[in-house]
Amino acid sequence: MTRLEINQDLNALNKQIAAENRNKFKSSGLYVINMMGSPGSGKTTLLENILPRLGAHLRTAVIEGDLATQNDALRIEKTGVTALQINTNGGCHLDAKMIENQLQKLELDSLDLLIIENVGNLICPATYDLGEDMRMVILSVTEGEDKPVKYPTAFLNAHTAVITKADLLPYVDVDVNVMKRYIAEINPKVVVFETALKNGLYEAEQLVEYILEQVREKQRK
Ligand SMILES: Nc1nc2c(ncn2[C@@H]2O[C@H](COP(=O)(O)OP(=O)(O)OP(=O)(O)O)[C@@H](O)[C@H]2O)c(=O)[nH]1
Ligand SMILES: [Mg+2]
Repeated sequence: MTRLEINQDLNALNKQIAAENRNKFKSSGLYVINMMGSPGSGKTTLLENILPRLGAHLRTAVIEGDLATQNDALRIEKTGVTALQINTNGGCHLDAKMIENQLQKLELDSLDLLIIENVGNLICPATYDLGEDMRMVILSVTEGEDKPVKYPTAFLNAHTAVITKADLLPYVDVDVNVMKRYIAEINPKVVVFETALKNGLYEAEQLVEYILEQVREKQRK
């Protein structure tokens, strides 16, 4: 068997398990977000800030994906939200089977929202369906305004994008409007939010409202 055939088989298997995950989520009325972005783009910091706000309305759990350490799960648990840590031991993305393995540890029927923080990487996670409802890309201003066009795959498949660290804009040579225009060129349907969690929240409140609307819409169906 050639390498291409093996990859195709693995991709087909991932899609099948992702579809099974999606069915489980649907029957439990559970909304799932797959959050992805480069290492250090601010994924866990964003979660630390929005989870207490979401927690006022929704029962939420988090799955953290990292090559190593429990660091991010420990950070999330400090907010009072259950967090399960997956260590990929070198793997640059989560796959549907890794998520399936965690689901038995959660009472899906007692949850409204599951947020999966994928392994820090702007490339690998973009092509692996986990069974999620929303694909959210996190991009910090310090990465440079051209990243959406240089790494388009994540944005092509995304529903939302969060531009983080806007408080650092005065210190970097980045035009956030150009960054937003690039995202729109790749995928005009992406809903974009701008946050700056170190120095005022910017659009974090709107992001929370948007997530709440999406969860309620799924629960109505
Ligand atoms: N100034 C500023 N710093 C931020 C902001 N958001 C995150 N940071 C900092 O950026 C660094 C990385 O943040 P994390 O939240 O750990 O990033 P991450 O995307 O979860 O990283 P990985 O899980 O390792 O991929 C930390 O030192 C944060 O304090 C922000 O809005 N403004
Ligand atoms: Mg993190």
